[in-house]
Parts: sequence; structure tokens; C-alpha cells
Amino acid sequence: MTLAKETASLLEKLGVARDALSGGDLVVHSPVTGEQIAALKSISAADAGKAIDAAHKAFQSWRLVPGPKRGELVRLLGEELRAHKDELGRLVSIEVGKIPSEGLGEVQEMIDICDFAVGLSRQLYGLTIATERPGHRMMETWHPLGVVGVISAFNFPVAVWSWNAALAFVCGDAVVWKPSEKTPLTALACEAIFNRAARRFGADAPAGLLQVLIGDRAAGEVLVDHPKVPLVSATGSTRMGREVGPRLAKRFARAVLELGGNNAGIVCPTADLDMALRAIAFGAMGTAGQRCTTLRRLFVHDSVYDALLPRLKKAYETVSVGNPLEGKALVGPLIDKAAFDNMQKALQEAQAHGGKVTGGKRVENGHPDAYYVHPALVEMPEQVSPVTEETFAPILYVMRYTDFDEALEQHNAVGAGLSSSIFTRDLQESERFLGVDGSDCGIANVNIGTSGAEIGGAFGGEKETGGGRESGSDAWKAYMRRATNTVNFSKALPLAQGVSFDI
Ligand code: UN1
Repeated sequence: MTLAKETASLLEKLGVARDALSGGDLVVHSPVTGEQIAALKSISAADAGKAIDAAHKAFQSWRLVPGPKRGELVRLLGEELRAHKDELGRLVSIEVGKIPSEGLGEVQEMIDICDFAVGLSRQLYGLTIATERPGHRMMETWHPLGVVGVISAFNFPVAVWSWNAALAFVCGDAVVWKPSEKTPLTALACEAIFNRAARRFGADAPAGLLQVLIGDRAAGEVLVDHPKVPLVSATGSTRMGREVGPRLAKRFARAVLELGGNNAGIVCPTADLDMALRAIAFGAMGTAGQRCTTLRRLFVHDSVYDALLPRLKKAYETVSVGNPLEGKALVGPLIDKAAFDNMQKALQEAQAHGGKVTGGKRVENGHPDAYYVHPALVEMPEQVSPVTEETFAPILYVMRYTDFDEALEQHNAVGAGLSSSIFTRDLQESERFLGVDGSDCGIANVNIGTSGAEIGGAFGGEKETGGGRESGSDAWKAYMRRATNTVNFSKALPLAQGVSFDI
């Protein structure tokens, strides 16, 4: 069976009609073989506007459904995802090239956030606050916000949508989703899965609660500029964020930006090297280096450098690279040729700056349009370009350090601030790393890698990573509006701050 046929049959099982998959202008390729697997019709700007209006209408009734009842819709979504985990996971592998356990892991992440959101639907708490006036009560109420725009990237084509959508739905919002043009098929699958949950939920789930805009950046622009979209949560490159952020700011819309990462680890003298090795290997080579949390820079203390590096090199030389749909490869393909070219460019630049490269060569597999590559380990004399930039490919730059403070300074000396790790058994080092003048990232870990965060924590980062937080903890607050209410149940009207105004 060709991949196009398998894709169509998986989508059909998930509820997407075959005739939606051909004859359109948006051509979808599988990075696994490079072959075309669908050609979808892009939405026009006018229709994108109409979809947003429809979502707004749905929001107006959805917001009146009580929170715990809204949670029931997300519970059903979680149930549908459990029932279709295998098909959706396989589709992620076909459309993005993830190995099976990572395709399935992505769907598990969706199930996890659904469970989280169901609990949250009964915990959308506001505070009761002491007032300075007698006979008054002050409290805050969290209300649904409106239509939430979600712009997602190719590398986590479904999980990132679910982080936003599961929270948005329990918060009483509608969702308009612009998936990456590289991965629209998994978005169609999620839409079908959601629609099934909504049908099971019944008439209280208004039509149009989820809209999917299939298309290129023009569709995304409609979403970013639309006055009825008070929040856009966008995942992608820092370059994309620089365009989206100011446009949202101009109309005072909220932005949850989850942009680039240039994540680093520090391996200290007391590190458990076996543990560090495994964590580094997964963090740097997993998902073919195409996570925003991928480990890209490593600072290794002089005293353990010569013990760790040969083992790390061996891991790079022996890691299996190949078709994620067959066999047991740990590293699948890059998303496309542009990703491969960027990787090669970065490696050349690194070499020009004295970098010693292990790996990095293309792996031929009989498909000229598929881009498999050996992950690259680059020993760098110092942290200069391209180390300071995020290249969305499996390149790990390794540097020696002797002084912990200097390593920390170098660690923080890049634009992005998403994820970070320290490998140490020294409490003073790990606490320094997690402390005020330690890692400047949104995620700082001890003795685990930079990638593979659980959904329970807030996910996102500082500086050029954009500052947004999605997923767990209190990230939900971005998806609601807060009203502070002061209620006077006395028979007088005392003014705050002792002001008198007697008429
Ligand atoms: C992303 O790469 O955009 O922490 C998201 C991780 C995953 C999510 C990555 N849970 O690696």
C-alpha cells in the first residue's frame, strides 16, 4: 500500500472523508519517503473570516455552559483520543516522520492534557480579597475570554493544539486553529475526533466551537488580525513571533508565544555519566533534533570531558537512522530539504570556526526526496555562531568548561530561553542553577534532559522564546478574563483611600 493510500484509510477511520484529500492546492508530503500524500484545498481569506465569526457565535452560547459541564466535553475528547491513539499516532509518524513511540507519545500528551483540563474545569478559582471598607466584599471572577486562535508548528502537530484547545474549551472559549501547512492532515484528524466528542456531548456543544483553517500564512494572518480573536497562542520560530507579536499588540490582543529554543545542558564533575549520556542522547537526537526543547548546546567540565565524549561519540556513530514506519530506528527523517540544507550550512559554519564534526551526513534510503541524516556532534572551541542560533536539526555543540560561573554565563548568553538542564550530584551547583542567578530559562531541570516535559507544569520560556506559558499549572489564566468585583452590602458608601465626596 502506498503512503497516500494508508493515509487516506487512516483518516477515513478517524472520520475524514476521502474526497477532502485530493484536488487542492496545498500539497502535503510525507517526510518518510518524500512522496505526496494529499492535496488539500486552502481556505480563502473571506472564508477564514467567516469561520472566525462562526466560532465567535459558538463562544457566545458555550460561555453560558457551566465550567464543570464544559469539562465533560473535554473528558469525551480524551476518551476519543484514547480510542484512536494508534491511528492518530501512526498518522503523526507518517506526516512528521516521528518514530512510533514518539508518535504515540504525542497522542498520550493530548490525553494527559485532557485529563488535566477536566479536573481544572472544577477549579477555575478566583480569590476573595480583604477589603478596607466595612460591609464590603471583594472577589475576583474568571470569565470566558472569546475565540482563541491557535497557530501550531509541524513538529508537535497535535499535542500543542490540544494544550491550547483543552484549556480553552473548559475555560468557555471557542478555538480557531491554523495548523502548519506541512501538517494539515493530523489537524483534520483532530477536528474529526473533536467533532465526534461534541456529538456525544449533545446539543449544548454549539456548532462551530472548533474551526480549522487549512492554508498558508495568509490564513494565519486573518486570525492574527481579526478583532474577534482576543488571544492568539502561536508556536513557531522567533522570526514568526517577531511578526505576530507586534500585530497582536497593535490591537491589544493577548499573545501566548512559544518560539525558538537554544537549550543547553551543563555536565558537572559529580554527574552520573551513565544517566547524563542517556539524557543527552534522547534530548539531542530524539525527534531528529526537531523539538523546540531539543538539547543543542552542552557544557562539559574538564574533569569529565574525556570520559564522556568518547561514549557520546559512540552513541552518535551507532544510533539507528531510518524509516520510522518500519524497523526500529531511533531517528527518523528531517521534515524537508530546507531543514537539511540549514543543517549543512550550520555545520560548515561551525567547521569554519574550528568545530570538529562527528556525523551530520545524509543517509541515503532509496527515496531522493526524503532527508535522513546522521545526527551531528560538534566539538567547539568556544560559543560563537552558529552555536548561538537555533538550527532546527540534530546538531549538538559541545564545549569544555572549568569554572562553573563561566559555564552559567555562557549558558545564558543566547537569545532564546526555553529549556535547560544540569547534571550534577552537588547540591550547591544544582540549587545555583535553579536559583535567581542561575538558568534564565522557563524550564530548568536537574539530572534529566531538556526535552520531554510533562503537561502538568507551565510550558514556555523567556527572552526570544516569547514569554508565553501553555499547558499546566495556572497557564489557564491566559484563556480567561479576570473581573475584580467589589460588593457593598452596607447602608453607607465609604470611599476607598479615605476620600470624601459629599454632595
Ligand atoms: C515543542 O517542541 O514544540 O517537552 C513541544 C517536550 C514536549 C513538547 C515539545 N513535551 O519536549
